[in-house]
Amino acid sequence: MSDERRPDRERQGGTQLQERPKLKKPPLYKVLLHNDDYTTREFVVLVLRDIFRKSESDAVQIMMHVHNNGVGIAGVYTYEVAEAKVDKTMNLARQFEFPLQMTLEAE
Ligand code: TYC
Repeated sequence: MSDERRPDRERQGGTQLQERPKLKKPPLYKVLLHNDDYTTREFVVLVLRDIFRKSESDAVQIMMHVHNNGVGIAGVYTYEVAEAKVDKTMNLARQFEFPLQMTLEAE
């Protein structure tokens, strides 16, 4: 069959066979959790479970990593999602009067 008569998706010059559609990946941001001496371990684990959707054992591991090393990664997200999770966490920490700090870092 000549190229002219082929359905669009089979044409040699068509985008479907020759090239991938150009979907740009959005930039990603690490949400960093910082250690302090006043926020309870239980609160950090609760936040990691409820807001960052970690399992109990992952949450405990991340919390202990931050406790021992000063900083750790709560998760990696697009800017909007990262901001929303930080906002939720900071609001909750303020309610409980914990000085918990989080920052974003471009990947
Ligand atoms: N260092 C805190 C304590 O011993 C626990 C803690 C862990 C606090 C992680 C903040 O991001 C944090 N109670």
